[in-house]
Amino acid sequence: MRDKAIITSALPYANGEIHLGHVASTYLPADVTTRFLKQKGVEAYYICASDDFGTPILIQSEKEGKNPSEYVAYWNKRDYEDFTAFGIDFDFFYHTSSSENIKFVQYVFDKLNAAGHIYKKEIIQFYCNNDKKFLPDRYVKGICPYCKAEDQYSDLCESCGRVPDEISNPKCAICGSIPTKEKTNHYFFRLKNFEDSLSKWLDKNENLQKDVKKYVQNWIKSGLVDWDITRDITWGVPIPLGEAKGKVFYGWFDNHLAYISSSIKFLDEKGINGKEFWNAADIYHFIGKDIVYHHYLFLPAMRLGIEEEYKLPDYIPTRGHLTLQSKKISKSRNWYIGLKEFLEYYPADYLRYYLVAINPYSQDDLNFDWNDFTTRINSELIGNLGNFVNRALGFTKKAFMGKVPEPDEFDDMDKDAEIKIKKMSGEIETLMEQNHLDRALKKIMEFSSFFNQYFQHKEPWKKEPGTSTCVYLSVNAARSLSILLYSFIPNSSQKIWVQLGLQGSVKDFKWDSLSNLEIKPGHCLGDVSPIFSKVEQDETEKYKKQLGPSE
Ligand code: B3M
Ligand code: ZN
Repeated sequence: MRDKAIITSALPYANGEIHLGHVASTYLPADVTTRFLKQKGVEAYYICASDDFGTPILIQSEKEGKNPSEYVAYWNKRDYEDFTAFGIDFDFFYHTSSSENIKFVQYVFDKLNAAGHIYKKEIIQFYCNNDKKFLPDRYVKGICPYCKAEDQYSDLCESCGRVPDEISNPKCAICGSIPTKEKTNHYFFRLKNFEDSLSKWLDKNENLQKDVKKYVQNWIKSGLVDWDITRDITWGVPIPLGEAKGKVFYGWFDNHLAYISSSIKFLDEKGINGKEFWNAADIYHFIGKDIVYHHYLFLPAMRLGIEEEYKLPDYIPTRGHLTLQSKKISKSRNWYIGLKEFLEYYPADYLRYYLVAINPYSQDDLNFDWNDFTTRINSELIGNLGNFVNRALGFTKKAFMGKVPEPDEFDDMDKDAEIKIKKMSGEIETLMEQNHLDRALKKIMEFSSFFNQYFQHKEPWKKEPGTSTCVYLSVNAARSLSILLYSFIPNSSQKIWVQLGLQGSVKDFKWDSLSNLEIKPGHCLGDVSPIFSKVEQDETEKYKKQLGPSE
C-alpha cells in the first residue's frame, strides 16, 4: 500500500438516473475502499465524472429537444445528488466534456499520432440522405443477423448480446428511412501494436484479479483488432486535425482519460502537483465486468502509447452485475429500482450494508432480493449490531449513570474479549487490502455477535463481580465497531460515536486506534437510543410494489 491513492469508478453516462445496479458493482465498493484508505492515513482521493459524449446521449437529447450540453448538465447534477444521498463521498465529481478533458484528450491523440500509433482508413458507413448524417452505432436500427431479433441497434443486439458485423434491414433511427452506404475517413488506434506490452503488464501486475487476467490474456492470444476511434457526429471531442473537420472521438477514446484530467485539475487546484501525485499513488479503477475489455486493453494501451506519462492502474476491481429478484436489470423493460426513490423509503446505510454483504470480490452476479434484504437488515444490522450497541450503552446509562466504570480483574472470557479487540484492526485490514469487502464486513459482524454473547453470558444486570469489566470492555468494543463500520455504514457509525460520548467525527480517528481500549473509566456516554429501526415485512411488501419492479 502506497501512502497516496487515487480511486475512480466507471463514469456514469449523463443519460439517466442511477439505479441499484450501478452502485452495487462500482460506486459503493469504491467508496468503502476510499473511506478505509483515508482511515489508514493514506492520502486518498475519490475522483469521478459524468460520461457526457456518445451517440446515445446525442440521440436522447435530440429526442427531448434539448441541446446536448444542457442535457448532460442536468444528469451530471442529478447523478451527483443521488450519489451524495447514498453517502458516496467523491472528493471531486467532474465531467468528460470539461475543457480540461477535451484538451487532454487532444494532447493524448497528438502524442499517439506522433508515435505512429494512429492511422487513417477509408471505411463504409451508413448515411441518411434525409437527415444528411452519417449514422454510427445507435443511429441505425435493424434486425440482428444472428438471432433475428427486430428493432435492434447496429452496435449491439440487446436480445442475444452480440455485436452485429452488419445489421440486416437497416433503418435510420431518427427518421426511419433506409440509409445508403457512403465512404468516410476514420482514424484507427493500433491496438495490435500493444499485444506484447499489454500481456507483459498483465503478467507482472499481481494486484489484478486472476480470473479476469486469464481471459484477457486469451483475447490477446487470439489477436487484438485495431480500434476505430472516430465518429461522424457533432457531439464529442473534436479530432485535432485540419483534415478531420466535423469528426469527433468515439466516447471510449475520451471517457477514461477523464480519470486523469479530472484528477489533475482537482489536485492542481489543491496546490498539489497532479502529475507527480498520480505517478506516486496507487491507482484504482473500479468497474463492472461488462467493461473489462475497455479497462484492461484500451485504457492501458493508450497509457503505454504515451510512454506511461501517467502510470497504469494498480488495481482494477471488477465485479459482477446486480440482478433484481434474480432477473437481469433492464431500464427499457422497467426492471430496475432507482437509487433516489429507494432512499426515500430506506436509510442509505441499510442499502449500503446489504449491497456490500452480498457482493463478493469476483465477477459473479449478485442478487437483490426483497425478502433477503428485510431478513438481513432485521437479523444482522438490527438483531446483532444494533442490539449489542444498544444493550451495552443502555446498560451503562442505567446502571452506572452513563459513566464507564473501573474494570475489575479479567477472567478468561474477559481476556478473550480483550484479545478480540486488539486483533481486530489487523484482521480486517488484511481483508480490506485484498478487496474482500464482504468478508471484512462479515468478520466485523462476527465480532459484534461475539460481544453480544459475551454480554449475555456475563449477565451484568445481576451486578455480580465482573460487571464493571464487562461494561468497560463492551463499551470499548462498541467504539471499535464504530471505527470499523465507518467505511461501510458511515451515518450509523457516526451515531454510535456520538452515543459513546466521543468528540468530533469518527472519520478522523485513525484505523489502528480501533484496537486500543481508548475509552477510559470515568468517561461519560452521550444520549443513548436505538441506532436502527426494524424493517417491517408488510412495509417491504408495500414498498416493493411502489418501487417496482413489478412482476
Ligand atoms: N460510461 C458506463 C459503463 O459502460 C461508461 C463507463 C465509462 S468508464 C471510463 O459502465
Ligand atoms: Zn434519417
